[in-house]
Amino acid sequence: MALYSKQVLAFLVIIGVVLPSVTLATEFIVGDASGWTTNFDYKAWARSKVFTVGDKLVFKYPVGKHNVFKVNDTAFHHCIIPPANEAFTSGNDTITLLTPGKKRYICGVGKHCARFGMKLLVKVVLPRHH
Ligand SMILES: *[C@@H]1O[C@H](CO)[C@@H](O)[C@H](O)[C@H]1NC(C)=O
Ligand SMILES: *[C@@H]1O[C@H](CO)[C@@H](O)[C@H](O)[C@H]1NC(C)=O
Ligand SMILES: [Cu+2]
Repeated sequence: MALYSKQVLAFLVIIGVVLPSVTLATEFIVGDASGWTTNFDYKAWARSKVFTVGDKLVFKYPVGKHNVFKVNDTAFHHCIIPPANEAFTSGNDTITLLTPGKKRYICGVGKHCARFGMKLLVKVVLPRHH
C-alpha cells in the first residue's frame, strides 16, 4: 500500500472511530425544563431517548425539596427508600452512566416516589461505534 493511501486510511479511521465516541456523549437534564419534580411523567420522558454508556443524567431541583437515590428493582417498584447517606442532595446531581443495563432512580422525600411519580428508569446501551 502506498504511503498516501495509508495516511488516508489512518485519517478515515480517526474520523470513523475516535470522533463519534468523543462527540456523542450526551448530558440529559432529567425532566428537561421541568427538572426533577412531582407529577411529571418520567416514563414518557425516558421513552423517546437512547441512553448510552458515557452519557450523563443531571437531576435538577431546589436543594432540600427533593433528592435522588439509585435503587434496585425491588426498591424501585415498591418505593423503598435506602439509607439517607446514599442520597444525592446537591440539587444538580450529575450521574455518569458507566455500564449498560437498567438504572433506576427515585426521590426519597415524603411520598414523592409512591404517590407523585418521582421515579425514573433508564435502559443504558453500549455505544454503537467502538
Ligand atoms: C434493594 O434495595 C433496598 C433498599 O435499599 C434494600 O433494602 C434491599 O435489600 C435491596 N435488595 C436487594 C436484592 O439488593
Ligand atoms: C450542574 O452540573 C453540570 C454537569 O456537571 C454542570 O455543567 C453545571 O455547571 C452545573 N450547574 C450548576 C448551576 O451548578
Ligand atoms: Cu421529591
